[in-house]
Amino acid sequence: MTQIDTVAAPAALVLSEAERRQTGELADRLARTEPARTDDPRWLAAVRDASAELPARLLVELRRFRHDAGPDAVLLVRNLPVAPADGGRELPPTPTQPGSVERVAGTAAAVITAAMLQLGEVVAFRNEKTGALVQNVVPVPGQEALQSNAGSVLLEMHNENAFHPNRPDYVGLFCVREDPTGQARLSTASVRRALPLLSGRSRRVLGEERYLTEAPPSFEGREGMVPAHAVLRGAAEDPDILVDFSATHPLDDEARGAMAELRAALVRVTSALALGAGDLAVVDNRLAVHGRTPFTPRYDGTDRWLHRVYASLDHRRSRAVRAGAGAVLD
Ligand SMILES: O=C(O)CCC(=O)C(=O)O
Ligand SMILES: [Fe+2]
Repeated sequence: MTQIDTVAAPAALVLSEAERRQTGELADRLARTEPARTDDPRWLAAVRDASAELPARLLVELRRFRHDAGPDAVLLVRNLPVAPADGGRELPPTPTQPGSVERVAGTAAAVITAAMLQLGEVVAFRNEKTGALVQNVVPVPGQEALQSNAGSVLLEMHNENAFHPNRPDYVGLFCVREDPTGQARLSTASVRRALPLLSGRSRRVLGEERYLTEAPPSFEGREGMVPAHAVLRGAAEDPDILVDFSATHPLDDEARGAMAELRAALVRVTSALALGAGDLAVVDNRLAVHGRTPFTPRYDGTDRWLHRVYASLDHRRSRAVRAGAGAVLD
């Protein structure tokens, strides 16, 4: 997907200065709430309660998005705070180590966790980034060519953890430091926009169980694939999408052709967003795929830095694989 044709960017909610301040006060309070560790259930409970105090306009947008993610299946919220309001603690340099996660609850971690907790239950996977609820999306030296968020070559469009039966319903990506080169863009494309571009025959083939999907490289110790699955699922007129263009394998030539047609259609409806600090993009992982354009990391502490948090709509459904009713899925 080297050619990105941008369609109009998804609608964005831009917080006013007063709303930004309100969110910042909430986040700073949470950053001081013991034990202030993102993976501690007590902290998560405090954020869950506090999330009801987010600005009313944001709560309305999140609630609407949960009801129906719209034609783009992406919610963009801008002008959120990423650092304490008093300026007391500067943002540290962008991490460069592999598997980087955010264990200490800072302002930005509190903001994205609170927003995602208004969409669903925050979850992580034990085999991915050590099960951390707030993960860092940063370029890692030596991993440039990987099809993971540590890479910097083009990251192919994918549903998040497409292979996994408990894949998240929402992926939140919160920019805490923008790419200084301006090259990196979060690409998103919804099946709602792509569907009308597909032939009837490809729609039918994509709706059949003629595809296999592997685990992504970020998953450790995860062998095998899910059983053969359809790429377009559910209502024929408004299907969900399940595909990872670097991990989904068609089982026959016709299935391959239909997948190529789908990819071309998705490219035509792709939005490429250059996230700035304070921009939160929430992707509905049933209706949209996402990826990232290539960029050139510097590894000097100034690189692009996102926090990533997953949310799931039905916590009960995964209870059997959440030991102790925690947030981490086995
Ligand atoms: O870097 C990005 O914009 C997206 C990376 C990605 O796909 C992810 O972190 O899930
Ligand atoms: Fe992703």
